Order: sequence, then C-alpha cells, then structure tokens
Amino acid sequence: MPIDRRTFDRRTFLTAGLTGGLLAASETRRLLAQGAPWPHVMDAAETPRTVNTLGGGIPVPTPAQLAWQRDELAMFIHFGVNTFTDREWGDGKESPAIFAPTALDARQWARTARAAGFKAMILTAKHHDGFCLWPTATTTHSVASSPWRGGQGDLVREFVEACRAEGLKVGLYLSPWDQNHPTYGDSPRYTAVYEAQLTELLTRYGAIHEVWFDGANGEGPNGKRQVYDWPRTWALVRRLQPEAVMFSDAGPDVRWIGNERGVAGETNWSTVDPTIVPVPGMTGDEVMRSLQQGDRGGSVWRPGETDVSIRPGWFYHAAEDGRVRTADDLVELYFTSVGRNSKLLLNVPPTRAGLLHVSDVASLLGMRSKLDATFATDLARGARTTWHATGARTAELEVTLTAPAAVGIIDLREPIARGQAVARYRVEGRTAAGWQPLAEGTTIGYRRLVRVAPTRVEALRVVVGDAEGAPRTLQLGCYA
Ligand code: FUL
Repeated sequence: MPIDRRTFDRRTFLTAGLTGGLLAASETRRLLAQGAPWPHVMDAAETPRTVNTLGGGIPVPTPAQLAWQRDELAMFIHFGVNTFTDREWGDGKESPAIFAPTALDARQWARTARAAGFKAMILTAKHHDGFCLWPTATTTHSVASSPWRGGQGDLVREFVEACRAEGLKVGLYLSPWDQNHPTYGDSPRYTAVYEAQLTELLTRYGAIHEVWFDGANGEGPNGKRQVYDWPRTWALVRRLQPEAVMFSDAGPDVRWIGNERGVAGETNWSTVDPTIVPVPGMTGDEVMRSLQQGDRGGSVWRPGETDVSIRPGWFYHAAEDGRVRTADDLVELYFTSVGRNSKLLLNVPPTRAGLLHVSDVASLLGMRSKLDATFATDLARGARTTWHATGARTAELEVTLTAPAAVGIIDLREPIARGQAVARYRVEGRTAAGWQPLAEGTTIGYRRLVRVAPTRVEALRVVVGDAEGAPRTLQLGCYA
C-alpha cells in the first residue's frame, strides 16, 4: 500500500480539523489566565525534580534526564494490528484474530538494537486502535483474544525480558487516543481506564525507563471528545516509576522535537518555558518553535527527543521494503539529532513474522560501523587545552593538537549536569596561514557535531560570544 506520509503526519491531521479535545496555544493561555482548572501547568509539588543549586540560577537535568540524554540512541518498535492490516492508523474495529505473528522473537529486536549501539527500546504497547499487546483487565481487545501463543501471550513481557537480557533500558508507548474502548470520550471514565492500563504496565514488568505519551488525538467510537487530565496521569507515573522519564509535547521530562523527519532545531535549548506547551497535542507557530528550539532562559529542563522512522511509515509495510533508509541516511540522522543536543529515537518496525527485516538490520549495523569508524580517533587526544572567561557571558577555549591534522568534524560538549549556557559560538582553526574561521552556530548543550570542510590545523579555538549565565569549560573532540 503506498503510504502518503501527509495523511499520517500528526500536525496535518490536527490542523485538518479532525481533532477532538485539543486547544490552540492562545486558547490554552486564555484559559490559564482565567484560572481554569484544566489544562494547567504542573507545579513543583507535582513534578519533583532536582533542586537547582548546581546550575547557579539556570535549570539542570535530573539524574534520569541526564542518563536519558547520554544514551543518545533508542529504538522505537511500532507493532500491532496495523502490521497485519497494512495500515498506519487503525480504527479500533480490527478483529484481534488478525494478530498472528508467525515467528515473533523480541530477542532478535534487542540483539539488533544492542549490536547497533542502541541503549533502549520503546514498544507501542497500545496504538490509536486500542489493541493492547499485553493481557489487560481493562478490555478484551488485546493479545488475549488473538491466536498468537494460543491467547496466552504477553508481548510486553517478552519485550521487557528481551531488553533486560541484552542490557537495554525499557520504554513503553501507551496511546492516549483509543478508538476501540467504549469509554473513550467519556472523560472521567476513560481517564480511569487509561490509568488502570498505565498501572498494569508500570507495576507488572519491573523498572520502566521511559513512558511515551503521543500527541496525536481524535474522536473515539462514540464521537465524543476526550478531555485529558495530564497532571493526574503524570503524577501517577511519578508515583509508580519515579525514575522513569515521561515524553510528550509537554514533557514533563522530555519533549517532542516538533517534527518526524529526524531533525532537531539548529538552535536547540534543553530548557523550555512550560507555559508555551502546557499539554500534549497543541498546535501553532509558537508551539512548534518551542518544541524545535526549546526556550533560552526557560525555567524548566526538558530536552528534545527526535523520533523518526527507518521507513516511510511507522508500521511495517512490505511495499516499503525498498525504501529503508541507508546506513548513510542513518548517520545523517545521528548528526541532525544527537549532534544537535537531542536524542535519536529511531523506529524500526517488525514484519508480520514478528522480526526486524533483513534490510533494516543491514542499515542499522552499517550505521554502527560508519559511526565507529568516524569517531575512532580523536585528533584532540593529548592536546594542550586552555579555557578562560573573556567577560561575564563570553569565554575562549584553545586546543593545541599534538601534531597538525586535517579536521572535518568538531565535537563540542557543555557540562550539562550544571545546565546549558552557550548561546553563540565560533570555531577557528590555526592553519599554516594563521587563524581561519571554520564554523559558527548558536547552542551546544550535551553535544554539537560541527562538520567543516577538511582543514589542516595546528590548533582550534572556540569563541563563546554569548551565553545564558557564565559559560563553563567546553570539551572539544575533533575527527578527520
Ligand atoms: C504519531 C502517531 O500518530 C504515529 O502513528 C506514530 O505513533 C508516531 C510516533 O506518533 O503521533
């Protein structure tokens, strides 16, 4: 089936007016100003986070957010009834009888992820069609009604065990939008169902590291609009899995990067102003800008996660077997996400057999060997480094290489455990002809990978021209 990506892009869908239960940014702020009970921004009591002493006035990550960022790569697994109907969004009317993977092996997913350098996997425990991949007490629309493993299967359990066996962290996606459950749209009743599902997922399977709340939304089977109680849902997750990070447009811990193309903002702050995107699923230019770029001076640490698929669709379609991203494409995604202070959540959808396709596996392993080769030799190893402030918000780093070398990639890092400060930088290289400008940009954060025309340099200099508070010593690596 040819997939028209526009049909399934969540923002196209939202702006097409098909949405239920969503508010424009301006409308939300108007309600907030009137003191409306919903939606509201979580206050400090609802979102326990690290007390901000390390940052000296700027927000800092929690230990969980820091670990999440340092992992760099997570694999998304979209699998469910859509795999068997060849659709991207089901409608909730699918018969559980169609869910019949013939050779499902979650260990194969996990082994591939690990071999390709991924540190976590996130499974769609329930997508918008409402079909649950675990035997839930909240509905019969689940694996328990399917022929898979004679109705005795629990894919969430198999997934979690496979992750643990391969040393991967575990994440679960639970679509808020549910086109099957009869209570959807009857807001308090469905909220109770959704909370019961979350409770099952967060109490039966041990430590869960990331909980993924999708912003896509629409009307349920009864045509009614669901009004979500996000603060309540977030508080439940905090209570059941205090170490987990929660992803949504509005965090609270990790935010959507604002597109599904795999491209973080050229400027990308890990801080946000939480009043701009207080709940998931909002639209508008300011919302999209804040998701893409974060907000300089924002009061909350909420780094961006870049989700993108290795294929045109999120679910497996045999017709897309020839359209799998190449290893080079994946390396490019690494540069536009991890290399822009984000984390890459790369979707690799299993086939109807329940296995990652051989072409996808080849691209993933190809990406890994290319990245390993690229970053094998840090030409700045052993270099003499000096760092000094040149003003309250400006500083200079100078790195003198042990021997002149041709440099094509510069790897800059801020010590983000103490916050993100740099707002403008310039990189210069000392060549035989003296200091030459090589590159310039805005934010750095966890990691900024700068590609330059290969230039033979004896030394590199990073001039920080503006910062949010005093910039702290940068780390520099450089590669051919
Ligand atoms: C979107 C969903 O509508 C897609 O189907 C997919 O799950 C993607 C990750 O998020 O909003």
